[in-house]
Amino acid sequence: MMAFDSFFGPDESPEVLADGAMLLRGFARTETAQLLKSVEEITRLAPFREMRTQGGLKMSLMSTGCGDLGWLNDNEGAVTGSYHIREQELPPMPEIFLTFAKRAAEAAGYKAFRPNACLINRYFPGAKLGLHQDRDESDLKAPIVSVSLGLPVNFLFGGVERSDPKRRIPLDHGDVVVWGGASRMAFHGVLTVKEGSHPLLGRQRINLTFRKVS
Ligand code: MD3
Ligand code: FE
Repeated sequence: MMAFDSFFGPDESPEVLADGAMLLRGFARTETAQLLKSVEEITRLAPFREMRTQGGLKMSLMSTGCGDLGWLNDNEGAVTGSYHIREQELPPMPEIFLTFAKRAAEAAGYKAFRPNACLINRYFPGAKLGLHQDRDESDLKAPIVSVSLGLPVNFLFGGVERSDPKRRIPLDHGDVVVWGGASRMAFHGVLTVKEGSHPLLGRQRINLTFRKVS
């Protein structure tokens, strides 16, 4: 029964990480190939680009996205990160992204989630993302849906104060996390991706974050 289920979908019920934050292990497992096909189409039109922090430091991950709004990057000025959202020409959000994000949000208890942007981060081994808050999306009532693809990583999840205690959450290919409510402004980061090779993605981890930014 359990082994059979694992072919078709998540094999565990949602895990509450904190108030408003739900971990849906394997929720995307049966759809990763389709999601990645869309990622390929998007990155053909909008290739991954280097990102810089607000302080101007080059980040170790690379980003692109789709939907109404994108993130400022160094081609456009000084500042970036997920801190400065601004309009730029990006491919439209594919229908399967929309329906997937809506289903994931619903499974976590958030009704009628309709994201209008998806940030796509790519990490090669050695890349990481320092502790930060996502505070720029204008609709802070909407959750953020995050999908991990490719190499596994340890995710760092803290509280609303930078100094709050942090948990390490291992995230694997196909895992989905929905961040909303009281967890929406929690500090979080991604520890260094370790060397490895994934059957579908090789030496990389890709993270999709579906957001409602306006
Ligand atoms: C927790 N990306 O792009 S999404 C980001 O793996 C970002 O690339 C990570 O953090 C990545 O900003 C993981 C996880 C995430 C996103 C938003 C959150 C966790 C969150 C908002 C509140 C609390
Ligand atoms: Fe973030």
